[in-house]
Amino acid sequence: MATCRLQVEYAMGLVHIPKAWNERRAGRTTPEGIYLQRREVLKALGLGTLALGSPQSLWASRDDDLTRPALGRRFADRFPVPRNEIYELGDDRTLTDELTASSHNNFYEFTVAKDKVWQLARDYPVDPWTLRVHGLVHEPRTFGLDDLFRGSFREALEERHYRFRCVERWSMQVPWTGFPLRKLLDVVKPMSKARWIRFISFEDRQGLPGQRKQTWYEWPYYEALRIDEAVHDLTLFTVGIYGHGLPMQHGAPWRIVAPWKYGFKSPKSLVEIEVVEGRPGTFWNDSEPEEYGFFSNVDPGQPHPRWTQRFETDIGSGATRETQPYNGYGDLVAHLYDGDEI
Ligand SMILES: Nc1nc2c(c(=O)[nH]1)N[C@H]1C(S)=C(S)[C@@H](COP(=O)(O)O)O[C@H]1N2
Ligand SMILES: [Mo]
Repeated sequence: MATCRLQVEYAMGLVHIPKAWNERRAGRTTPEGIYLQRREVLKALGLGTLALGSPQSLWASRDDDLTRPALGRRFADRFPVPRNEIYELGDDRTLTDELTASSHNNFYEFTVAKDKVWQLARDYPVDPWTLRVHGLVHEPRTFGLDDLFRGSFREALEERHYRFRCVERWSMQVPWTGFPLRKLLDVVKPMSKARWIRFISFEDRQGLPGQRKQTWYEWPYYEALRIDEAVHDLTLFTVGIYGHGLPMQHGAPWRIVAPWKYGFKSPKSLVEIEVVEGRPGTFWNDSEPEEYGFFSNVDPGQPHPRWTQRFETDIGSGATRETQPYNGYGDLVAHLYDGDEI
């Protein structure tokens, strides 16, 4: 089975890291200029000079609130970082503008209303914050904010332009900042019997309106990846977006992004990662197994019970496109599922 082979390769340090990128990284000093300037963003939204001409206007403050990193100025000097150009969006797509991406969120801990998440989330305190990494590892550790924003983790930060596809059939393209999750697992040293990685998001029954009101869900949010998925180079331990730290609505201070899977497989605001031997349950698969498969790789051929998955709509441009298997990352990940039932 693929897991066992991968496990051995992982233990031997053979898991593939794109070589061209390592070479390129060594020679690169300047960050890519990939962000639309505020002027262009406002123009794109049809706000143009009106909003620019009145900096005290509502729109200007909405813009600042929308994109403000949850950690404020703390660690601001870590951003932006060079882009890993191995990962491209494809000719038919461009980056989604920041204001659109940051005001269209799924984060049920706050609310199910996508356009309201940022407002409810923006003042949520994330400092201090810890991430406990434990289970079948030789060196369990609890990391604080300082630990994961400095040293080798800081040096490993890169920007990646990824496609992102929600099971609800909307899609976007965003520049994430992070390092491969593999780097974190390397530090705690998984044991040879490790097979699955479990992720647990924050729990705050009083402070999080979604956890207070939606008592029928099994809080806190929990997800999982098979170890070969977790150590795949695409799986990003993410601390930033659009060249700055994550605003709360995107899952500050850190989250996972696994872009070949539906968005719910990319859990936000993690407090715990556990390495285990048996396959763990997941929030959505446990509550609605008919609607959300455990693996949930993006698949145009496998309809959701309530809608076809053949098409998706880009939240930025409004364009409708055909869904791509594995969200277009099949050449990198399809081999993980050879011979496996999904
Ligand atoms: N903790 C937690 N993580 C979560 C969710 C959530 O409700 N809670 N929603 C998921 C879903 S369904 C999607 S589509 C993405 C959305 O990420 P974004 O808001 O940063 O675009 O986050 C995923 N991670
Ligand atoms: Mo989603």
